[in-house]
Amino acid sequence: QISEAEVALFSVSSYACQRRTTLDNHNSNLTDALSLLAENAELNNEDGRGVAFRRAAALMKALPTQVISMSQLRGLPCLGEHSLRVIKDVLENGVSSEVESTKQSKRYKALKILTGIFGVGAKTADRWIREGIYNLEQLRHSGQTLNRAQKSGLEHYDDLNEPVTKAEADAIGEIVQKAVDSVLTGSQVALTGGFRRGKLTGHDVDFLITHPEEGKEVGLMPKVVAWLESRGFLLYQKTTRNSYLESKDGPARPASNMDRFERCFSIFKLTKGKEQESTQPEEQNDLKTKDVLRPHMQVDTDQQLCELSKNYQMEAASHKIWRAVRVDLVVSPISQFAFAVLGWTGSKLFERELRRWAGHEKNMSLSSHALFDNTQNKYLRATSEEEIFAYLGLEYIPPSERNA
Ligand code: DCP
Ligand code: MG
Repeated sequence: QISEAEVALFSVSSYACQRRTTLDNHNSNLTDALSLLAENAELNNEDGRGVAFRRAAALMKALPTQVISMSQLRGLPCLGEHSLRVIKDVLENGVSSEVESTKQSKRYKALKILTGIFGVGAKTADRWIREGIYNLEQLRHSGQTLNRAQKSGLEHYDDLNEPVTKAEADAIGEIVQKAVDSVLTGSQVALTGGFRRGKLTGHDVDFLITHPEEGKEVGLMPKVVAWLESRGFLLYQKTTRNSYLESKDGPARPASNMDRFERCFSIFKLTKGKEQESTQPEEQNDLKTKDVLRPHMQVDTDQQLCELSKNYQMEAASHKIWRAVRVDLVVSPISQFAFAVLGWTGSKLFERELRRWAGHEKNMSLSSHALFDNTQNKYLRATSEEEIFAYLGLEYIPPSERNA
């Protein structure tokens, strides 16, 4: 038994962007529970609850040691009544009953499966569930009309739900760099998202593309996409114009700049292993039956046949020389590059907290494009992330410590 006096107390800043959050998590039992409840809230379009649980989870992630007693949490910010109840449950019983019942619930399971399809969000999944669709099999037989993204998502479901490794991210990075070099010399590619924060896996790979000469990046995205497409690297792509002007999260900028910031949601066809070097991924992919069915094999019963067919499927899957990977490409003019890098490095909560800090504590508006000072009524230019943190009056937090 540990007495109250011996228990470590923590002092933690209330905004996640004031804290250093590495991938080292001493309280994963607690953060897993809170993150699951956050996810469940988000899947049910309860954004307020979602953020509350995310903030609580992020706070627990930032603690330097494992929490063993509720008394250690006294005075800590970001912990609401509900989160505290969940933490207490985990500390006392090893698990949270609310988390366990959520995991078991038919609705949560269905929401997870359906939103696991690229192109399907919480609203679509909810509509399908109300129509009695709980899994992929039921969806396939439902006669629902799927859009192009969803069709692609369903087709590559298993690949896209398999975490992307850093090695795969780097292999894709080389391809993107090659594409960018070929269409406009001097262009630069930066790996952003979770991999820039040092994560070893991710759900996708995020890249930011720019050119050191302002304006040269105009029209770059369609060229890069065409290069990748002509070489068979893309299973799916949709390029959207930047919606910056319409968005409420930042100051408006001149309409003439509007076409300068584009995003491409894509599904890459990544060749596995040695073949990665090849620029022609279209090559051979048929597995011959003879590779699996050897001549001495005898099939006597249905069960054996079934077994054999299962083995064949597994062999076929392991022989597949490519896999589908979600890749996001963003093009930014160099004048906005620092803001874009900061905005696309994440984590999502870290970004949200940066913007909240800027607005509530500094009377500034931060977006992935710019920082506007509402007091001075002017934009603050920056060429590095360090400068942006300085404008915001925050200590610089490197990417590896933004894992809130
Ligand atoms: N981002 C954003 N606005 C969006 C989408 C993303 O500002 N509409 C930012 C915050 C994210 C980063 O871009 O941290 C990358 O988005 P991801 O969803 O890919 O998040 P991560 O890369 O952090 O996670 P994962 O490792 O699962 O890919
Ligand atoms: Mg990512």
